[in-house]
Formats: sequence, structure tokens, C-alpha cells
Amino acid sequence: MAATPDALPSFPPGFLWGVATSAHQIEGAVDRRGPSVWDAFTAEPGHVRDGTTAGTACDHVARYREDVGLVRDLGVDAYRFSVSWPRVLSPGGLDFYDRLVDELCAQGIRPVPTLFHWDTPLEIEEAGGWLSRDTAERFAAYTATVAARLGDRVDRWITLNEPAEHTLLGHALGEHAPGHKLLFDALPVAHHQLLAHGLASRVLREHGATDIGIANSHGPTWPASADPADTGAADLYDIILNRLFSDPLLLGRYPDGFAEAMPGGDVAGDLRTISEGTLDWYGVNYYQPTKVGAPQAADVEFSGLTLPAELPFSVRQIEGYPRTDFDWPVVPDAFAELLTGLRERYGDRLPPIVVTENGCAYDGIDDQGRIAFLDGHLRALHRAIGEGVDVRGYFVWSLMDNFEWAEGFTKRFGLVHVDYATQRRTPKASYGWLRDQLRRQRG
Ligand code: GBH
Repeated sequence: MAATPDALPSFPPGFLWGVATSAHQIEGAVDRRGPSVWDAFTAEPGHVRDGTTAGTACDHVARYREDVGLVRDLGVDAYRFSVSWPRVLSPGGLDFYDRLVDELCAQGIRPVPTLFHWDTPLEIEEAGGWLSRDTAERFAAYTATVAARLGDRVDRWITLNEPAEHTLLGHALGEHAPGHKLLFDALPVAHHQLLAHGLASRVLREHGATDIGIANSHGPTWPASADPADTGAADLYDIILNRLFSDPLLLGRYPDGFAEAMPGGDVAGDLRTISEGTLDWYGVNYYQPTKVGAPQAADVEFSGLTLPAELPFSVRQIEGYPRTDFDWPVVPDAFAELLTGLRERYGDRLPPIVVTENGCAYDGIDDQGRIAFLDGHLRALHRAIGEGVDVRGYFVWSLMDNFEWAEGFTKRFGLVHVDYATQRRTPKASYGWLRDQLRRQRG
């Protein structure tokens, strides 16, 4: 039996504890909605490591009551899930989210829906997808439909999940759906997602929302050396992964040189739509720091990604830390570095932060690696709060094992184990650890 772990330090009163999932990764029930870009992408061989699709995934649409019970028994305050845009476009599709929200409310759990977690309806992709400005308008119309139905019970909304990853992996590198390999020609996708956030926020405000956020991926960029070729490459990577979205959202401008690459006649007007009154809090998804240097002569294989040699930077292995089953280094200090860095860069323009994702891939039910990861990251978070960063909540990615995109079912991020053959759920050691920690937080 594992030793009783030390109690975490006390988090501020009212700190929001939660767990997160996303629609495509858990729902299944694909025959009860129209196709998304992910259905099309995973139907083609070679895109997913284990050749699987999310056709059944965790069968969550049928089993949501059991899953909400697991959230309740864990003792968290909130559940972050995503609404599937293609499901909402299908007849009766909103009924599922209506029932899910009712069940969460009945169990005393605050629903925190994300309106877009990468599953663009295929019909919208075929009409131009995120390369087209129309998609931002259609997203706003979809947001109105969801808000009209759920807004009486939902007060906290997340517009988009990780537009940076969706731009980079989905449209620049083609590792994710829709599989475009446009490199820097993918930049309009960034602008249209930001515009979608701005337009959707306006719609949510019209429905009375006072608690709007976005979930952006962030991680410190560490230059491979002090050589200017490496620091310059690292700066560029940092701009693309960390600032291309937060600067427009929080400062109302693009990093130098990027506005010129954006489409549309009135980028300045769009930037007002993107930044003015669109955020009540700022969501941060953190996994790991990245070491970056000057380009290398050949393509680099890295953490399941192929980074083409023509990119103006290359990603290097970080040595000297434990690694997860995804081969990502475990660096809790970088989490504190990130949070204090956001506070330094954005100052009073930064609204309160909510950590909307943090977690790791480890196999097994006795997942001591995940306990060490969460323990280390929560201590780092607590230090950052002590240093004056206003962080109001923390969501673990993920409630349960699920379809990990291009990795299929080979990477397990859950606090709850899922046996995909039987759909049996088994709480892991980390689930019990977190439940006990939350009980102690509440005294
Ligand atoms: C999140 O994205 C997603 O929101 C979620 O759906 C997913 O299941 C979860 O994380 C786990 O992957 O350039 O090689 O150093 C992924 C977050 C952060 C992963 C940046 C890749 C950079 C890898 N991404 N990270 S690298």
C-alpha cells in the first residue's frame, strides 16, 4: 500500500476544482449526429497511431449518468465538457446536453461547457472551414442556439479550446484533422478562430453571460542555447504558441509582423471584436515546457509529430526530468514560471486565470506517476498564487481515459481507467488521492 501522501497546502477559499473532457474524445454515438472533420480524418488509414476511431470511445452519451456520478464522488466543484457542434446541428442533438446539464445540476456540479474542441462539422469544413471567415459567423449562430437552450442553467462558458494547437496541428502540420499542411499559410485559421471567440462572446453576453473564458495552450519556451540562432528561433516559436492568441485577446494587437499576414479588410476592427469585453477570466492549458533551437537540416520526429525541416525552428528533447508515457518531461517549476510570466507580460490586462487543463499520460490503475505529477503541479500552482498570480481554479485533464487524437487509445490521461472492450470504469489510485486531497482542502 502506498504511504499516505502529504497534504497539499491550502488553496484560497472559493478556489474551483474540476475535471475536464471533450465531446469527440468520449461521446461515441456518432450515428446520432452528422460527421465532423475528425470522423473524416480518422477514417483514412495512417492518421491515428493504433488505427482506431472515436466511433464508440467511452460511450459517454449512453453512460453519462455513471460518469457524472464519478465526478460527484470525486468531490470536485465543476465539470468541463465540450458541446459537439455537429451534434447540435443534428435533429434533437441538443437534447443530450440538456440532460447532461440537468444531471450535473442535480448532483451539485457546476457545468462548464466548451463550445468548440476541434470537431468542426464536415459540412462547414467543406464550405471552407476555418480558412473561411464565414465559419466565425456560423460559430456565432451555433453559440446562440446552445446559449438559448442551456443558458438558464449554465453561467460559465468556454468559447474555444486551444486555437493554437488547432491551427498548428490541424492546419499547419496536418497531424490533426482536418489534416492541412499549410505551414505559415495556416495563419488565417488563427484569425478566424479569434474572431469566432469575439463574435460568440457577444452572443453569450446577449444571453446574459457574465463568466466567459477561453482555454489557451501555454508552456514556457526554453532556447536550446544562448546562440542567437537558437534564441531567435525560440522567440518565434514562443510568439506562435504562446502569444499569437493571448496578445490579440488581452492587448488587442497581434505580435509584430503578424497582423499583416491576417485576412480580411479590417483587421483593426476585428481586433476590437476579439478583445473588447470578451473575457471574464483566462483559461490556461499547461502540459510541458518546450526546448527550441535553430532549424535542423532534416525533418524532426518529436513526440509523435513530424516537424518539417522548412520550419524556422526545431524542437529538442528536454533531458533531466521524469517523463510521462507520452514522453513529455514532467517539469512543475515550468508551470509556476508560465503563470508568473503571464502576469509579468500582461499585468492588469490579465483577468483572473483558471487552469482549464493539466494532466499526464500514464498506463495502469496504480498510477503513482500521475499522483506525483498532480502533486508537483499543484504545489507549483500554489507557489504562483503566493507570488501574486490570481488563479481561481484548476481542472485535471482528464476525468477518464479517452480517444487521444492522433494517438488513438494508446495514451491514457484519465483519473478513471476505461476498459474499452467492456466500457467498465475503474477509479485509479490518482482518483482516490485527489478525492482525499479535496476533502482535506475543505477541512
Ligand atoms: C490538449 O492538447 C487537448 O486540449 C486535449 O484534448 C488533449 O487530450 C490533451 O491536451 C492531451 O494531449 O511541440 O512536441 O513539445 C494538447 C496539448 C500542448 C500537446 C503542447 C503538445 C507541444 C508538444 N499540447 N504540446 S511539442
